Amino acid sequence: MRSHNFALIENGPALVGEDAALEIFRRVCRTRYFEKGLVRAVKDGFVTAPVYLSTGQETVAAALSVALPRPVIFAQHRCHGVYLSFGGDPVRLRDELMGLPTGTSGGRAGSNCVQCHDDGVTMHGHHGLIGENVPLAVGYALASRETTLAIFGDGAAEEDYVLSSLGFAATHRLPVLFVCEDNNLSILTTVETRRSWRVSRVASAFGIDSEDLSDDPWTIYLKAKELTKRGPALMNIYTCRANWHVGVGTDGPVEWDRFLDVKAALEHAGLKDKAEGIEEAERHSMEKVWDQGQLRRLSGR
Ligand SMILES: Cc1ncc(C[n+]2csc(CCOP(=O)(O)OP(=O)(O)O)c2C)c(N)n1
Ligand SMILES: [Mg+2]
Repeated sequence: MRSHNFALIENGPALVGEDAALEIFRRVCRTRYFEKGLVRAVKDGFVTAPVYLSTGQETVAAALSVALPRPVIFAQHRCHGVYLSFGGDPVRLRDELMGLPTGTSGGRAGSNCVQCHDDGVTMHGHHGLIGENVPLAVGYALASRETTLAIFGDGAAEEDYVLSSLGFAATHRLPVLFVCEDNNLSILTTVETRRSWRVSRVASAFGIDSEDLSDDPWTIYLKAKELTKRGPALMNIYTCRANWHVGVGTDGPVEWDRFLDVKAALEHAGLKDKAEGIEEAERHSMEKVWDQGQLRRLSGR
């Protein structure tokens, strides 16, 4: 099911262009270091509500956000990376996770339902039924004809309303980019255990341009630009979730870590110093967001 070439494409930074490559890396770093700070904040008891981490899956939203200028976004529960990559304010996300009134939903929705209708980002919050964001995205595209991004998981791809939404978008040639973040897990159950079919092939059968891809950001960037030129499209992207389904625990070493691969690719392209500067700036900026003294003040401890 996941037989795929997981190597990054040769000369990726040159193909996407140096500026885009470094910007993708900056957004990967932003999510990686935001989540790192969040792990600590959970362990220290500053965040007590459930959290769904994007760690390990950062390249998907980072590459999409650089490729697509301002789509209307309908994301699922694992959405911190989507919000941050598309330009969401990390402080407002932190406040949401801490249950503060200054959060993205006034501190009442939490990690799995991040929404934003300002800061240059239009992102609708997830409601709780996996994949329900997909028919909402399709309906939005039908009414507006604006470029719409529907991001969902490999588990959500099995919901009947997701599959019928693909069919509807195909029939009406709606400008939706469907992105399945395929981490091979619905909570703890692998794709192979759950189904015998690929969502990319179902979408193709409906007449939607579809691709199975690795989480190589250079490929995601190039494919997203190409696919969104022609009506509905679907990208099923193989990713590797680093943390538990919910919460900050881990089950040991990950199968792969694209963050490290991207750094190596930038180094290979002669961009080591620039990449290191970007990583350092993002690490510092996210450490400020999760500064312990500030968390104590905010939580009144
Ligand atoms: C309709 C529905 N069925 C079951 C659940 C329980 N549930 C919450 S998250 C989840 C797994 C989702 O897997 P996937 O869509 O692959 O997203 P991931 O967590 O892997 O990012 C399930 C089954 C739900 N929220 N909604
Ligand atoms: Mg999954």
